[in-house]
Amino acid sequence: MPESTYSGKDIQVLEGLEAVRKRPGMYIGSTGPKGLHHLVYEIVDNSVDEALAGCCNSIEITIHQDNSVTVTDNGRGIPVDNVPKYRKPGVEVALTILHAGGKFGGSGYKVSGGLHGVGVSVVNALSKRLEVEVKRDGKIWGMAFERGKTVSQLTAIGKAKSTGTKIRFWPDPEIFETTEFSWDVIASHMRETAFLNKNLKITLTDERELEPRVEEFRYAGGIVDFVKYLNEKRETIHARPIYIEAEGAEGLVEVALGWNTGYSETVLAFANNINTHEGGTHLDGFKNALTRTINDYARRQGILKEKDDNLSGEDIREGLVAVISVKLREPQFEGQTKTKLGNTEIRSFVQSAITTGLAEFLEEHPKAARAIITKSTQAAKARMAARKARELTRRKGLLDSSTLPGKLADCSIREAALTEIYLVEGDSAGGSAKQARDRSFQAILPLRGKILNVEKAGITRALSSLEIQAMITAFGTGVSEEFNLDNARYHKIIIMTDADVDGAHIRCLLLTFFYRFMRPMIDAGYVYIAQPPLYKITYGKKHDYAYTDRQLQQFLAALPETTKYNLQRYKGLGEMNPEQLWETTMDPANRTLLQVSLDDALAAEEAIVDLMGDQVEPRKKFIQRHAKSVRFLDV
Ligand code: 0RA
Repeated sequence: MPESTYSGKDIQVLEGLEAVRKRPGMYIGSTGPKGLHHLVYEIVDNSVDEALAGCCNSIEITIHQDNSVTVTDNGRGIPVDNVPKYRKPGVEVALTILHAGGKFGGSGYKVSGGLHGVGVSVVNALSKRLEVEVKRDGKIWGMAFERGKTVSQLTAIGKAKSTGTKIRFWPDPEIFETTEFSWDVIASHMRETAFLNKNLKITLTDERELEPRVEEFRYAGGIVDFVKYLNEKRETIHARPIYIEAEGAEGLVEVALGWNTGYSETVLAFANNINTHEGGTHLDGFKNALTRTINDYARRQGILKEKDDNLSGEDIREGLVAVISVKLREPQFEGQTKTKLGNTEIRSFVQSAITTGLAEFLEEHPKAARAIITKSTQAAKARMAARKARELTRRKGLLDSSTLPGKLADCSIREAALTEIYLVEGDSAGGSAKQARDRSFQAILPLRGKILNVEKAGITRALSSLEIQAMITAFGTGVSEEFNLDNARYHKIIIMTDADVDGAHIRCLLLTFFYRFMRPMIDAGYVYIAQPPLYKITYGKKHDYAYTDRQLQQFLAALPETTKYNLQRYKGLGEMNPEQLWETTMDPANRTLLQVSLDDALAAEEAIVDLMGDQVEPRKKFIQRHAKSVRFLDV
């Protein structure tokens, strides 16, 4: 467009996307790996909306060699005719105007909320280049942008028989800390999306590999397949997942559930395909219905006697894997991370759908019903025993933070928001850390050897482990049902282990413990992993540290050829003196911490079960697959 025809509106538009480039975090959460991957989800969400509208059944995602990504769908195509208000084609409006969201009015269920639904224009703003091709009205239309600005106007570039949208974008290295996409992160998100949208075919291709890697996700069973998948590596107690579905004025609810012989509870709740980590009304309705219906049935069958107490919700949910998916026209997302569903009308809607569906299932499958109730009564007994164990330990003062563990070197500041605790592997590294720390705000808790694998042991055994008792008392939060985040004595829990296999194992054991017994701590973002360096490079009077092999290569390559250097490889924290440990790993001014997040429920669940579960084969496979990048989950 010639400059002379720029109107006031155009300038406003540019300012809109400029705001995104100035404060990307406000729109995509961060400019780290998480924010980068968010760009892909944002585009895909728009394609999924087409699927939800019944107009699309295939989405293809390709990661190219130059770390650009193409998302192609066979939806209706973004409209190409002019939008009167802006006097520009719909495609251009969708890609250059903030919150146009690509949707100009319309109805139906849409993926939106949380960080999602910010609109494809945000992706455009944060890409150094973006190309779009629309097949619509018998033609192929093309257009291109650079850093959010139109660089080539919409033109017809060919003929088309079908419809659809293809968007390729190059994330802007001026914005992102890294532009390297992760296969695992995208694949696991796409698998989840495919489970939630029955029969939608999502194909992921990675062209960065020598042989392009291709995986197709398509599940005819939808969330029933999701539950089967989550239970795949576990022993189930009834043959097929239970499936319940209902649609009304309130919206649409679908639930699939099944029990396994394990002790943990995996209930995933989604609203309009968004993982509602913080729960909400749909989850409440589900839990209420489940508890009441099972108790009613058990009483009617005489399995629970008059005098017996009701089975508690937690007992009933032991070993439960469930996926709840609701779709509503106007979802309200609340909570700290905007992942809590607030719509009140959906609570009773879900509750009555589950009550009816589950009662029917129990009547029709008496054997399965009995197995489920037996499992719950056993859980109730175990819980009583655990409570006794806890009371006993508490009476001895072992879980009470008024008697802090002897090994803890506490900090002097009492303001939890300002303090941090390092969980350090081994007494000798613990000693160095104690000398290295700033004792005003850094506490040190040395842990001896391997801590108990809580995925295999129940809570009773976990509570009798001294290392676990020490952590619980030091944190001050209590554990499992008694857990209270408000009582946390530190707002940073930092896991500091050696950069070797044993260290990785201990880290996994600790994360498993947090995941199963102190999940709100992870949700609140209190759990971190320290990053000790792998190498020290000394040259002349200077020295530097490298935290990865790649960094070391880059570093050495950058040294002038004639420079002599000395390379030290750290095998453990113990090889560093306190000054080095402070400088590289503990000093807030220099260190990097990885924050542990469970953004991707599926990846987290999978990693935990693979690494910590009963079966050996998945563990071997996981470790082989992740041998070079054991960074765990989505940290
Ligand atoms: C606006 C309106 C319509 C569809 C879209 C945007 C749309 C956006 C994206 C982004 C990626 N793929 C997409 N596919 C469609 C509705 C079009 C109609 O009513 O025909």
